[in-house]
Amino acid sequence: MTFTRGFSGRRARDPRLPPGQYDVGNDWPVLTAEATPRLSTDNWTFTVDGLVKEKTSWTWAEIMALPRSQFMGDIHCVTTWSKLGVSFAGVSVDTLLAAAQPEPSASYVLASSTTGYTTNLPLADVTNGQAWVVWEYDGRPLAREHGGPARLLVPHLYFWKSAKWVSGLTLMDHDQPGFWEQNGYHDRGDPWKEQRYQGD
Ligand SMILES: Nc1nc2c(c(=O)[nH]1)N[C@H]1C(S)=C(S)[C@@H](COP(=O)(O)O)O[C@H]1N2
Ligand SMILES: [Mo]
Repeated sequence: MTFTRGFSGRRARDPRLPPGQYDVGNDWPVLTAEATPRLSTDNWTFTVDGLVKEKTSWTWAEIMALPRSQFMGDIHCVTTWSKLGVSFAGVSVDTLLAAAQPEPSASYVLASSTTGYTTNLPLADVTNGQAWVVWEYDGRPLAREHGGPARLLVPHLYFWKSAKWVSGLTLMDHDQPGFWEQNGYHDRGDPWKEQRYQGD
């Protein structure tokens, strides 16, 4: 038996894949801890409150009228799947925070969903073009099972931080663990550092 060094059948690992992750290709797994809600955009609101100068809420029409912002890149679930080269559109969290004006003491956020799901994030992880409220995937309305009408998108952290059916962000001066974080998952969840569980 012979084999050739250098040009083997083994493909190089895609450099976009963080350690311990695999590429799901065209699939998009649904991971939901609660029942999928059926939300109408007629009475939908999104609120930024907590340590802000101007508690601010947007209706669906109001948030859609904000400057549109797009993300193109990769998402990584802690269960080890990654989806590469996805595109989402919505509004940058920076735009929402500019209206609400965080107090200097604000250093964390708790994102909430209409379902009661929560997840915590350092404020520094949702500012400077790193986080969005999105309602479009690949140019189409975001499907209900993926968080439609709108979800949070924080693609540089594990995907559990991207709360589906997001209803608001509460700014706080301390880190308050959310749903998965209370159940042993990491408070920050950087996939490049494999911050999967508390203590990683
Ligand atoms: N409201 C809510 N948001 C959620 C979840 C959830 O169970 N409920 N699961 C999280 C997890 S663990 C992941 S991996 C992604 C899954 O999003 P998807 O179902 O669109 O793939 O949503 C995150 N946001
Ligand atoms: Mo996940």
